[in-house]
Amino acid sequence: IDTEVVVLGAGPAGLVLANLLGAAGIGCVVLERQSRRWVENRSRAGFLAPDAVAVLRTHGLAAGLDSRGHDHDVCEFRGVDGGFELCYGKRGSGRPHTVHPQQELVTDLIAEFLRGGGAVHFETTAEFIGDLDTERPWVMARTADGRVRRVTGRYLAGCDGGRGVSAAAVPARTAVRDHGITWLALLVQAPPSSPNVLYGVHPDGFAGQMPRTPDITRYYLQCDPSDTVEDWDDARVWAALRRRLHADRHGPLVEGPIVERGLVRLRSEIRDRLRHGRLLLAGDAATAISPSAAKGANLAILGAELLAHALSDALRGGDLSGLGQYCADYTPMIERAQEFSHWMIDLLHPPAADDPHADYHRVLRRARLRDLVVSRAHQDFFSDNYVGL
Ligand code: RFL
Repeated sequence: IDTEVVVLGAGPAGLVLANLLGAAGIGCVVLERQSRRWVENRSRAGFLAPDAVAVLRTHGLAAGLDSRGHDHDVCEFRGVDGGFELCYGKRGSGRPHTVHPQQELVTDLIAEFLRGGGAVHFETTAEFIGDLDTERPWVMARTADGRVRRVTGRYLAGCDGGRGVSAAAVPARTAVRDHGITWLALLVQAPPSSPNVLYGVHPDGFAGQMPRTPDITRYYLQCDPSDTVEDWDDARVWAALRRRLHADRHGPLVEGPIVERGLVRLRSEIRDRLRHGRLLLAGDAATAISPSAAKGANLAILGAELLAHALSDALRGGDLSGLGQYCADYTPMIERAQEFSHWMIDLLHPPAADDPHADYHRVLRRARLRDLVVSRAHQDFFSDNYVGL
């Protein structure tokens, strides 16, 4: 296969990019390791920031989101000293999230790309990439039946997540932070217990609830990093959720079958280079970010738009400066999102058991929560960062 841009990965980053390139008349193919069914059923994110929604609307990719998504603008903190609601849609720049499950967005984006004549090669794993410093970089990809195909482009877009081949091919100094925190991420077949996002701030550990659809709700439970999902049977999950979300005070949780459970290690990686020759990274391939502030999919969408502009300029206008500008524009966005995600981690989690300054950190967390109750400036800061990039 020979094309202009080879996009590795059919997640939000790769699919937004492919759609934008397709609309600009630039030839591209998408290589995706998994089956179409797998990517269309992989539930991860749900909260889309207004800037990401604007990207999708501007480029005619928001039909599903506009018909099935809904606005969300209140989060509720529940601690041992009481709880409070923060209507972030009425603070700061006054903008809501749009709730639209990532797998539905991915489904919409695949349909749109195929409708425009685009090609997605599912069950095709990029194994090696090369000649990045030449005008014809290539990908060696293996199909499900074991055949190896060489796919050549003028540029490669690395949208294959943090563990794909692209990130590994860009030599970079990477600032890594393992936060030492693991979440049990659960999908429950039941309506949300509250229309608000719930953040349970509890000495036992964090618990959260994020509405997804009228009959599917996401819950998170901080667990011991050495735990396995088998350590958490339904009874233990619901007892911990009730306790940490203070159901005795705020009312019962709407329980239902737990249809998915997985472990998420909170880990962050910030690299000082997003490009090597004709390979450019976007989304999780560009930065691993903890899900504590729901930034990953949003960064993926915004990065894809920036990259689409840069590649269009390079391929159509012959202007290569946009490629450097892409990295210069995307990096501060990544850094801001990382800073706020880390701020949220500190806000939501109790100090680690071996933290020699645990008492001190508990006081700081209490002060930070109190600021969110009493200070308009802190509410504005929170709201702008929560929905912004
Ligand atoms: P993706 O979605 O991981 O897509 C990468 C794709 O590349 C494929 N791939 C390969 N294909 C070919 N060859 C190879 N060698 C390949 N290696 C990998 C993979 O199969 C996959 O299909 O990356 P992308 O596009 O950068 O998108 C990033 C987002 O998926 C991610 O940041 C978010 O899901 C993070 N996240 C959230 N982000 C938000 O903005 N809002 C949220 O509410 C939110 N909630 C979450 C989240 C992530 C979570 N987990 C599981 C980490 C909730 C959770 C639980």
